Amino acid sequence: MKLSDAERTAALAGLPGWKMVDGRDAIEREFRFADFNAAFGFMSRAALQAEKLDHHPEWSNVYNRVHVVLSTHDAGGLTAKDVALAGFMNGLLPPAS
Ligand code: HBI
Repeated sequence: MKLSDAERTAALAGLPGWKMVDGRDAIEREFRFADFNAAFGFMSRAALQAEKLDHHPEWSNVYNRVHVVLSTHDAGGLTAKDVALAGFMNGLLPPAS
């Protein structure tokens, strides 16, 4: 279930903006939006996908910023589900970011 080191490296290469969490088999990204409305809209869309995947983020929101940590609790580390959800989140952003 958990990604191998090679799979983890390959996954991160395809996830701009994401990095490993220090000391944890998890990935994180800080998203910054124009305002709260945009940030919450992002969270709403990501939440629906999380439900669809039955895979949920650890995240916090302060005004226009959303900090997301992804890991698979059942596996005790990073799995393909985390990569899928991270990729989906990146896909919600305008092309420039
Ligand atoms: N979300 N991030 C994450 N990790 C899990 O292991 C997980 C989840 N959402 C639902 C879920 N597991 C269910 O399959 C039950 O294990 C709670």
